[in-house]
Amino acid sequence: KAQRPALLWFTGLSGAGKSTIANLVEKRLFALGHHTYLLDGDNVRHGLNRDLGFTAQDRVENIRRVAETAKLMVDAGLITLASFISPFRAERRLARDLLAEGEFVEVFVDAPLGIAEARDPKGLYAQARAGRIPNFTGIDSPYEPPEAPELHLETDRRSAEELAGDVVDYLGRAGFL
Ligand code: GGZ
Repeated sequence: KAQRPALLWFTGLSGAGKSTIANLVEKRLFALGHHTYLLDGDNVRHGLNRDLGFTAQDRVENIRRVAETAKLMVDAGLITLASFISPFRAERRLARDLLAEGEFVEVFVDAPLGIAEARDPKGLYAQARAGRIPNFTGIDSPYEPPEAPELHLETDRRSAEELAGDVVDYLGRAGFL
């Protein structure tokens, strides 16, 4: 099936819904016959980036390696999805600049901190508030929201299924599918 390779870059707070939406998008693209790969903390931070933690310096290196890996996958023709907090504008810019013009699609998965913290699916915010996880994004480490993302998804307003549909619609309109 014809496709134009791209890097879909999902950024947002822990608990905002990045992985949920990225997984749904990947499922839909697969169902449409497209070739994809999803990079996320689960498959990268336990392997390639197992030497990295959550200091600002380590997060920058995490994103640099992810972006370089994603670029190889895009070069191989895949619609590549990357789901990382990626809190710093400068590192997301670096990822964008690695790719050819138009190949990078920034998807801001936006939930207010209060909502992400209330969801707290893994209990990490509670631990961070208690001082047991230092440098936790949104608590004592910054998150810089995108200024001009290709897509802005407000996960406190619409369901993950609807938002995944929006992403696939965008890819169709933009000529990737
Ligand atoms: C933020 C942390 C931290 C700290 C562990 N700050 O919700 P999760 O659990 O499953 O996803 C978060 C994941 C963030 O890893 P990333 O590689 O996406 O981060 S970054 O792009 O900033 O490099 C969270 C868990 O790891 N986690 N400690 N201190 N999130």
